[in-house]
Amino acid sequence: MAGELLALAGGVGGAKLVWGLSQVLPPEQLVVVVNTADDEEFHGLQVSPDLDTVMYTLAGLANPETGWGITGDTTTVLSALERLGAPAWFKLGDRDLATHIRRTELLRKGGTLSAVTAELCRALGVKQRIVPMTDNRVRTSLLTDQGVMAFQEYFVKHRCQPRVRDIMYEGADWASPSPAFEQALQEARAVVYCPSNPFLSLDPILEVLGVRRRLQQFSGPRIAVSPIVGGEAVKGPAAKLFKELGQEPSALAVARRMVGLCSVFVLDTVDQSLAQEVDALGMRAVVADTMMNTPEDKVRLAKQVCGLASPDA
Ligand code: FO1
Repeated sequence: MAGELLALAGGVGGAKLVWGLSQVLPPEQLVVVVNTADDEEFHGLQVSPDLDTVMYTLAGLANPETGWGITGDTTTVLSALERLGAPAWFKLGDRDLATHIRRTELLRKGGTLSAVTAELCRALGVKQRIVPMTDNRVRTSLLTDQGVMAFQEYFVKHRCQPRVRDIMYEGADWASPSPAFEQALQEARAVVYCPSNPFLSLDPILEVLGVRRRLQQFSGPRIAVSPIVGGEAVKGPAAKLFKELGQEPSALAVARRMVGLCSVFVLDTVDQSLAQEVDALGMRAVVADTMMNTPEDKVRLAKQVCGLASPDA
């Protein structure tokens, strides 16, 4: 299969399929565009959690229990910072901190987030292109019953417990796609929406100036994998957010959000009964086992997705 596949991903859920794709495709055929609206500054350092989750996953460094952070990492520095009065609710490991120190230094020297991410990936031996959605600053914030919160404050400090009334993607209106994203939007042969949180991971990417329209007009196959299985999120607060924003969580609800953006919608076998309604939305419903618990699961789903992305599918 020639040409690039453009995968859009958030953090842990998306990284699983990205890893599967990395096992199936030659590295030069995979471009992963990652949400950066979760980025935050901690202890004066620039932290890009989703970029790092995808990068560590492809580098074989990811902590298999959490999906984020580095396996076997220690928290000596964080404990010392806490003793000095710094907030320590965001668990930054010692080795992970090295990534943020290096990123911050390279950004301060004038590098773009794209260039700095490429450098970090090169240093960690990641051959696939992992690129930020934009080199501009975009930040998710949430209007909750406890006031407006920055993304990580809501997600980690408050464990997604506050009731969400609205979600804002500050800066998205005037952010432009990163150069590699721009190029992939023009040249990729297919687009894959990884099973990432529709509100917190994929929407920020879609809200970057012009991206939604470009994906609506994209002429190749566009495959989405549902992050909602049997009415529950595989991971994270997606189902809770659907409810709080006034919708019943289901694969069908996810598919409705993808009308005009995807041509094939992959839903789990437990949601088979929804396939007809998904078809009726004007996309092809494909039923598959989407649970990615083992490396074999990830490769199997990635092969299916690549099959759907081929011109003769
Ligand atoms: N998630 C947590 O639930 N608790 C943490 O303390 C935490 C720390 C953390 C440090 C570095 C990093 O790259 C990710 C980290 N995450 C943590 C995950 C992160 O908040 C989320 O995965 C994403 O932002 C949502 O996709």
